[in-house]
Parts: sequence; C-alpha cells; structure tokens
Amino acid sequence: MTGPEAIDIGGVKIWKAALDRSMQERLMECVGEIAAAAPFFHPETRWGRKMSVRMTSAGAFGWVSDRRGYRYERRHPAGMPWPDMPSLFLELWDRFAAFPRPPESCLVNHYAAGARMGLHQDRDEADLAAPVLSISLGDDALFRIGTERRGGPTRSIWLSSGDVVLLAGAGRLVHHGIDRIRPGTSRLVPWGGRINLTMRVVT
Ligand code: MD6
Ligand code: FE
Repeated sequence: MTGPEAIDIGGVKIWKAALDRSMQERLMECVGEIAAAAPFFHPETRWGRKMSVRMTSAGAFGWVSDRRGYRYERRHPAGMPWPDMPSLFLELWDRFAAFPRPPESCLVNHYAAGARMGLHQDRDEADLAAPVLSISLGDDALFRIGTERRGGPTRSIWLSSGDVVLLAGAGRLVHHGIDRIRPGTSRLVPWGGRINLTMRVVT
C-alpha cells in the first residue's frame, strides 16, 4: 500500500504527502539515534572543497567522500561502524521500493539554510537494476530532475516533508539535484533545515 497515485516525471516517481506527521516524527527519532552513534560530517570533494550538505549513514555501508574520491565504506570516517538500518526504514522500502533485496545503506543528508546538491546520477552501486528510495523530512526543497544524458532538459518540483521519491526502472539513472531549501517551512527537524534519507542496495 503506497497511498495516493504517484506523479511521474521523466521516470522518477513522486508520492506527495505519503507519510503522515506521526510517521515523520518516528523517522526523525531514528535519525536522532543514527546521528548520536555516527555524527554528521561535511564530506570533502576530491578537489578539497567541503560539501554544503552534512551526511551520515546507517546500514552495512555508508557513502563517504574525501580527497581519494567518493565511495561506499563499512565505517564512518571517525572509525565506528555505521548504526544498524532501522526496521522502520525497511518497512518503507518494502512499501515503496518493493524490491526483493533489502537496502544495504541509508544515506542521511542534512541541509541547513544555503545547502544544496548539484545535479548528479546515483551510479556508485553495483546493481543499477535496484531502485533508490528517498524520503524528505523538514523544510521544503526544490528538486531538479533531468535526463539520463548530461545537459538534457530539466524540470523542478518542490518536495515537502513526508514526500517519497523513487528512482527505478527508466528513472534510475536520471540526473537530479537540490537547488535550494526554503528555510523555516517546517519545524520537524530539531536542528532546523531538511533531512533526506536515501536507501540503496550497494553490492
Ligand atoms: C535530496 N536526493 O533529495 C537528494 N538520489 O536531498 C537524491 O540525491 C536522490 O532523491 C537518489 C534517489 C532519490 C533522490
Ligand atoms: Fe541522488
């Protein structure tokens, strides 16, 4: 049961307002526990620039970036293993991604005012047939969706707290990014700003 019909933009499925406030609060409790065990950090790019988004992860693998480039790792940059994937995240995976393999990583992104994420493809995973599921929590964000080809036309849609996005099938490799958030549009996130959860099969 996924709830109301999904919007389809270039193969990307978007369920607006799919998660109610109490589910959003339960997800934020999970995020608080993950961040307590594996603190948010500002990854550095290969070129030595700090990303504006802060990140941490849960599950067997986490996404990291530093001077050596970006990749999945079994440990947080500070050395601890990533916290377990919360069972609530697995339930959402079954409900929206409906893919036979469970997610091995949940990347947790925090956007404070001014943070953004450039257009990119998610293609660091070994099995590109496995979908990527994304959950938005907190402040509204302007999500840009392009095409599989770099430099193709793009469309933008505002994502709000409780919206669910699925990159699967024809939409799995489209370029996408966050142009900006609208600070103060939600009070869900205790630190303010926006949290995005992305669950993936990595191996
Ligand atoms: C974000 N999302 O919403 C950035 N990736 O903050 C992503 O990069 C993303 O929404 C893969 C699948 C869905 C996504
Ligand atoms: Fe992405």
